[in-house]
Amino acid sequence: MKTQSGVRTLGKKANFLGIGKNVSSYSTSQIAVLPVPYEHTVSYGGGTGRGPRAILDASRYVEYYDEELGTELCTKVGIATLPPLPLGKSTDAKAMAKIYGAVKKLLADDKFVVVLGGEHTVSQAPIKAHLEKYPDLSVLHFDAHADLRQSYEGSRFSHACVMARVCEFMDPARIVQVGIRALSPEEAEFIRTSGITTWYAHQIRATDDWISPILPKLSQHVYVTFDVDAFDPPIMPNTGTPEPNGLYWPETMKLLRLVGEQKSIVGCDVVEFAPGKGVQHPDYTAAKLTYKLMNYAFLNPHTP
Ligand SMILES: [Mn+2]
Repeated sequence: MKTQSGVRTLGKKANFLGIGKNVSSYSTSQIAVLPVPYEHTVSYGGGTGRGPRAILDASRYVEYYDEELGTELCTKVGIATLPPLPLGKSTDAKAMAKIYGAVKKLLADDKFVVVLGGEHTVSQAPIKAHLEKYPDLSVLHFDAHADLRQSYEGSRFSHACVMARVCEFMDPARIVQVGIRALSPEEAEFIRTSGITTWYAHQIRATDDWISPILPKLSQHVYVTFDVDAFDPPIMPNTGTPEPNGLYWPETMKLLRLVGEQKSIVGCDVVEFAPGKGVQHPDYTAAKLTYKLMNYAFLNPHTP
């Protein structure tokens, strides 16, 4: 369907949460979901290109009402779901430019943008767009991997390099990484010397309170980039490169809630979900995570 502003959105049968026109039209919704099924640099298991569709399909089974916050966010603020971003044969810098342009437009319309990947490479585009709107932006990065390689398997646009690209246009001191447990010596050296804050998984397990020290490291406006492999594999087996000793659901929600309450989450993405056969709970988990991110973001009355 087309709205007054000419932006096409997906209807009830295909949109996030499976919600009606009255709460999902572009012009009246504060949230815009942008599916970006980009999959170009696969290093282990593939399938992230099918991630956005699987998350949208599973989201139909997520309750509108959030039992923790006691609110029905979708009816309160509206959630518009855009059709998958057409990237054609574009890859690397060209694809990033298209994603960046799409996000810029949504931000100009004052939407709270939720990008559904796709491989992690895509996140550099919305982060850049958000940084231009919120110059003090900080990034909270959930991942098993540091993603700080300068290049990987010959590509600077590998999913393993996304945060290295982000560090080219933003101060590493404004990035907080959580759940990291797989990286190269060069990445570890960068972490020691660049000013980036990295909470390794083994440090998280050795510390009673790893959550509250994160808050002072973040500026007022926070972008959350969430690689689903940050979760422990039993919770999230459907991702390209699963790593043991991952994050659990309750501690992750605790951190996100605190950030939502004390800061202003201004945008987010959920990436690297690769739907598989056999188990369905990961699809639902990724969809619920997406809705939880929205719910926590709107705890702050200043969002978006
Ligand atoms: Mn990862």
